[in-house]
Amino acid sequence: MISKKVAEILNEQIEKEFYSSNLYLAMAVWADKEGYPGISKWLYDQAEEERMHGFKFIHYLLDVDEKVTIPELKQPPAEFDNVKSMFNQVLKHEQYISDSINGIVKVCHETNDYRTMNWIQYFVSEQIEEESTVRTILDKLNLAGEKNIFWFDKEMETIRSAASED
Ligand code: OFO
Repeated sequence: MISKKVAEILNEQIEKEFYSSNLYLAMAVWADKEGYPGISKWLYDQAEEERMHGFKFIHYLLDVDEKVTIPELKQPPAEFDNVKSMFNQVLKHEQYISDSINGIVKVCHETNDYRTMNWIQYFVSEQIEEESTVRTILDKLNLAGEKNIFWFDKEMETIRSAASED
């Protein structure tokens, strides 16, 4: 058993991971429709990765004999202004998720939950990696500029999503 507070915050994180998945899926669909196969592939993979994260939280809660609530999800946006503002949105979202994971670590500290603190380290590292990848994407996008978006889309095929590394 883990504390009620930790079980609650882990259940809240399930919603955030599945929303992340749906958000990236919506972005992938938009990019696919706009004719960017490299960008959409990366986003489809990322959507899978976030879904897998949601499952990790579910399985951990079950492993420690806690209740799992499958959340209702709000609808993600369907339209994005352009590729750059979309990736800025990805970075902002990942920073929000990093804060959320740090919040879990804090609650683990407060409740002396060393098991969950140990388990959540995977996500602490994962967020460093994901934020760094999105910053690399934004750097490349800035180098390319709007005029070279075709080159950037091809370049996206060389940036592996976390999902394709597992
Ligand atoms: Fe952004 O990866 Fe899930 O937590």
